[in-house]
Amino acid sequence: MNPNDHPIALWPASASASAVETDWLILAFTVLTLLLVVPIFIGVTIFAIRYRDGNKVNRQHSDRRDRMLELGWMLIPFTLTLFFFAWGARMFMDHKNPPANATRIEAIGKQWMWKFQHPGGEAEINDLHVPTGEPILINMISQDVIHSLYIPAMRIQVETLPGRYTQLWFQADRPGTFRIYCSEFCGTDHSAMDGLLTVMTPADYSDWLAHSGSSASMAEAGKSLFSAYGCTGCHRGTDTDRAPTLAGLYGRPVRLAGGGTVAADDSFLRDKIQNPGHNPIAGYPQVMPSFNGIIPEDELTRLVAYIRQPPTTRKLSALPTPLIEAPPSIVAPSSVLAQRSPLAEPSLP
Ligand code: HEC
Ligand SMILES: [Cu+2]
Repeated sequence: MNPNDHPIALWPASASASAVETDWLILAFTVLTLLLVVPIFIGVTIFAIRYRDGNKVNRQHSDRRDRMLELGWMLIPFTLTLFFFAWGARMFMDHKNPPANATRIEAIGKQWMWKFQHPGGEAEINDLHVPTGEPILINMISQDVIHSLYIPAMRIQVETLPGRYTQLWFQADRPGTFRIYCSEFCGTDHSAMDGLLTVMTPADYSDWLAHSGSSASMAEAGKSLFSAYGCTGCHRGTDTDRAPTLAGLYGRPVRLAGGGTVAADDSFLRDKIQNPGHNPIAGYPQVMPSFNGIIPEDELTRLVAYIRQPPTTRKLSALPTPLIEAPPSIVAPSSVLAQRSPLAEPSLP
């Protein structure tokens, strides 16, 4: 499928209301800038010609003073540009505040590909399928260097950083295929780090989900990892003898051993698993081992998805560590995903 590029690709196609508004903002601000600047240049040219060296014209200062005129040409442009400041600030705040009901997709940037995973566990590489009319929140992280997820059709671009989650969101309003880029120079094959965003009607999207062959949701996969990595050995459901319970932890403030609190957000959870000694929490000896370099990035994302679930829908396994195999049977390991070419994705209508 070819992306819906504009015939003359000077102006990228747009596929969301906010993309259209961004275009208006930029267009209107360009027009305003021209309105404010062009008369000055015309004036400079006229005066340069009229008062050029040797031209016999009256060079006396005029006695006329007009305070209203002076105030006018200061205050009117100032107010006009303030209006654009307010408009831009409002859009900025919108971009920074995803709606609470957004569908959350996890993304991992690595040299040189984009990996996406849907809440139901469906994984894609350099391909992203989303429905129209639904806010989509992309929670992302980098596995190596800084990348930047850029979707021109949505007019958004946000960095992915190693070791910290960042987010962007958009709501597509028409089906189509659009380009995804990495817009941060990230090494040799940076220019090949691109992909396709396929926006589908909600019906086509559920059809796609149904045929994508995922056997476990993110949270279910995370649950299996939770026991496979032996977390259950210490975090035993609601039993808090050896380690704090993780039920209901997400989003709560956590008291630190060194005093103060920190919000248990995605980055905190990930950091805790990677460097437990970094933020020791109050009330427990710091005995949790570091899983740095042991748990790959995509599995960390699933573990966090599991811990993030609200306690009502989650049952943190209260059983002792089951001696089950690591999860390849449940989720394709990243090596398998990495070999999958984007062309080998389930074929779509
Ligand atoms: C050897 C026992 C042990 C193991 C194994 C263990 N933890 Fe922990 N964990 C702890 C203890 C003790 C704490 C609280 C003290 C601390 O680390 O600051 C803790 C804290 C945490 C916290 C922060 C809890 C809070 O209230 O802020 C998270 C999240 C967490 N562990 C997740 C995991 C995950 C995920 C695994 C498996 C990959 C795991 N733990 C494995 C003992 C363990
Ligand atoms: Cu990149």
